[in-house]
Formats: sequence, C-alpha cells, structure tokens
Amino acid sequence: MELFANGSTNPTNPLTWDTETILAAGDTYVIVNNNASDELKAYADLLHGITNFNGDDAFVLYRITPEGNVVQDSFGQRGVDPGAGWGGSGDTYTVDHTLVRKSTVCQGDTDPDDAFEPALEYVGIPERYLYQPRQSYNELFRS
Ligand SMILES: [Ca+2]
Ligand SMILES: [Ca+2]
Repeated sequence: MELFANGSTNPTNPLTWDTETILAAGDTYVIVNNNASDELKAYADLLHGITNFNGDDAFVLYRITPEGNVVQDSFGQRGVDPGAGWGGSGDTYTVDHTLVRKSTVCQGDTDPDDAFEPALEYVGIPERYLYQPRQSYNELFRS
C-alpha cells in the first residue's frame, strides 16, 4: 500500500505485508497512526505511518505478483492536489470525516489516476459522531 501525499506522484510511507497475508471475507483490517490516542490504538491490527492522511492525499493498494504490482483499490486521485480535500462540503468530504464504502460497491477502484468523487463510492459518517466517547467508536468500527 502506498500513500501519495499532497498531489505527489512519488509514494511515501509504503506499507508491505508479509507474503500470503490474506484478509478473510467480510473481515476488516484497521491501520492506526502511531500518534493516535491509546483508545484508538486498541482497535488497530497495525500501527503505521501510512495513515499520515489529512484529506488531500491518495492511497493505492496493490497485490504484488511476480509480473509486478497490480492495483486492487485506490482512494483519491494520484498526482492531483485537490486543495484541502476531495468531495466539497458534506459528509463525504475527505477532510475530518470517516468514510465507509457503500455496500453496493463490490470491487476496488483500480484506476488511481482518474477523477475522484468520494460520494460515488462512500457514505460519510456525519460530523456529529466525531470526538465521541468509546461507545461511538464501537458503533463505527465494530458494528
Ligand atoms: Ca496531505
Ligand atoms: Ca479511481
């Protein structure tokens, strides 16, 4: 997985899992920033700096094959600085919001270089759920 910060085409903070790392169907994998609160870290499968995201950065998830890296999913538009973030105002704005893939989306965005409109593939968690106590984290991450 690679992070493309602030419109860059050069990846930073790459994350590589062990060979044959497989996510079970229906499972989730939570990556939390090293500087997050202990409460949030408690939900992490992994602590990593690839989460240095503040709204205007792109992610690309690859499957590594002998023939090269194959894009499996992406978020944002690689090489494009959207200003503060993508999606304008509203719950799917990529700044200070939690976005969850729509249940109707059954495959990844395998073109990291085309235009990105988060509302097409994501549902935004309303801002009122930010900065809530543990109960809300449970609702968001474990339900
Ligand atoms: Ca950024
Ligand atoms: Ca795309």
